[in-house]
Amino acid sequence: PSSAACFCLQPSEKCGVLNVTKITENGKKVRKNWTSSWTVLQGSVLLFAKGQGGGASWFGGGQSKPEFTVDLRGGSADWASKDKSSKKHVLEVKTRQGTELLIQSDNDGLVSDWLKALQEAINTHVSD
Ligand code: I3S
Repeated sequence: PSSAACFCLQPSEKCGVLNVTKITENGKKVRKNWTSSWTVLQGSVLLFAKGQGGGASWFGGGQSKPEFTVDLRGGSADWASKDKSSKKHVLEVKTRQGTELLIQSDNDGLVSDWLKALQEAINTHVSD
């Protein structure tokens, strides 16, 4: 099947709803705009779609493009320092292109799982 909903059935890939904001774009600080996004990790690429409750229907419908994507190759993912946000369980993702994102959920276990998956993706694709 070609539907993107199938991504999540691949054991190597991960998807779910997270709160996301950019904080830097191409090395330049941008204003935070926390948005609930359907998030998919596919290989070294992280895709975001606006709006909760999208899930399989959003992808399966195939009518929307991802809101934005970042390539994790050469980037990093780690817990964000406290000064980055007042929220709990926040990850900071940096790309080689100078984009920085914060990723957050109130579910700390879920965020820990994402951190593991992101770091694994970065390490797996380090020599691409
Ligand atoms: O890093 P900041 O400036 O404390 O981030 C907060 C602000 O961006 C705020 O928006 P406005 O300044 O545009 O009103 C957001 O609503 C907050 O969520 C931001 O802080 P947290 O700590 O939630 O990341």
